[in-house]
Amino acid sequence: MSVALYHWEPNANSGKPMLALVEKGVAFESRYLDLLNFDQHKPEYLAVNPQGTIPAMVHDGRVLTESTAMMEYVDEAFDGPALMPAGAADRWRVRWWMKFMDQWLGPSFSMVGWSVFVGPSVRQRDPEELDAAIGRIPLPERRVAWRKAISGNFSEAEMAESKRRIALGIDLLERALGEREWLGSDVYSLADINGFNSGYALPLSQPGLANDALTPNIMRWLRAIYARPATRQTWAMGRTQMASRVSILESEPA
Ligand SMILES: N[C@@H](CCC(=O)N[C@@H](CS)C(=O)NCC(=O)O)C(=O)O
Repeated sequence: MSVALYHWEPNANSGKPMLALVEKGVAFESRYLDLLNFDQHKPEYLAVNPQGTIPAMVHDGRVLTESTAMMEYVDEAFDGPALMPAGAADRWRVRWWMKFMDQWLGPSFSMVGWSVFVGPSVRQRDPEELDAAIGRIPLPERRVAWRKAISGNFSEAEMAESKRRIALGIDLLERALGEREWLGSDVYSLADINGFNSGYALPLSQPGLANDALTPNIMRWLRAIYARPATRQTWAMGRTQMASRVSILESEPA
């Protein structure tokens, strides 16, 4: 049996299959791609995933993409602790949260992340080199995202909409986590892995909205996930300042 995972930082999309594999105890070969160096658009990776997006997993020769679908595959294909609850209603809630994160809230976190981290990390490079790198991106929508991140040209309306969604999303998370221990059910599940990957740095990135006084349930949940050995192991694979933000969760509750 062989599993290779092409990933960037344990964050947003890459962190989902990374954490699911580690939680299941599946040994895998880590193939780190430096997103800021455009490794994901190099021919050797495009031969694996022609879309040029990360992550991708190769299990016994089968290529899998789409981080949330990959997590479900990991949960079903390998032994180890179940990452989906047993009951139909709980499974529905887990999937509801994953869809909400992937389609509605995650893209807003991502827009903010690209504007404050990805864009500033690369924009001082040679403009011609950057232009050539963008020209090699297969998906037109990713070319647009890169251009906006580099030029800092996210419109006011786009940023305002992202801020609105983040505030609303934090409120929904806080309320859901006030009703049960974990996001989708009373057991740790893929919904928690999904939510943690987008939200682990909330107390740093949104200190006025996510903190011990205003959102004690979110803070309890983030700290509980970070305390898991699998999460520690996964975040130790991070190489940039982005992943190291997780250390905010080592702080004691205020
Ligand atoms: N829906 C895909 C999205 C994958 C995706 O867009 N990943 C980002 C990183 S979080 C990426 O590869 N960006 C590279 C680029 O745009 O060049 C998934 O969940 O796997």
